[in-house]
Amino acid sequence: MPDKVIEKPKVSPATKVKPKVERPKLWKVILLNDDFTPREFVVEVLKAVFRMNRERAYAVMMTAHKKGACVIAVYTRDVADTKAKEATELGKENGYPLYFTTEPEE
Ligand code: TYC
Repeated sequence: MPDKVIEKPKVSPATKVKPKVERPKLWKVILLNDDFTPREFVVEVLKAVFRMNRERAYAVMMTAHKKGACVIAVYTRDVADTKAKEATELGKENGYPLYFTTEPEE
């Protein structure tokens, strides 16, 4: 009788865990038109807060002016909220009703 049977350790196959890497949902920052904020002020805010060049800022401002609103950019929720708040605050500090809002992307 064999004194010790050395068994091969049974290694059950590890359950395969498929790493589910989900992209964080992105949020749109939307610029709303109003009748009071000067166009040039809107352009300056877009340049400062959203790092746009003058051409892009002007085009975005004009789209909001003509259509009522314009999607500016998409960010993670935190960044979108912070930028929208910061930009809206700049208007407020200067006595303008300029307003930026955010909404999730589909
Ligand atoms: N409509 C404003 C005006 O005529 C300019 C403006 C454009 C204001 C876009 C807000 O999101 C805006 N002075």
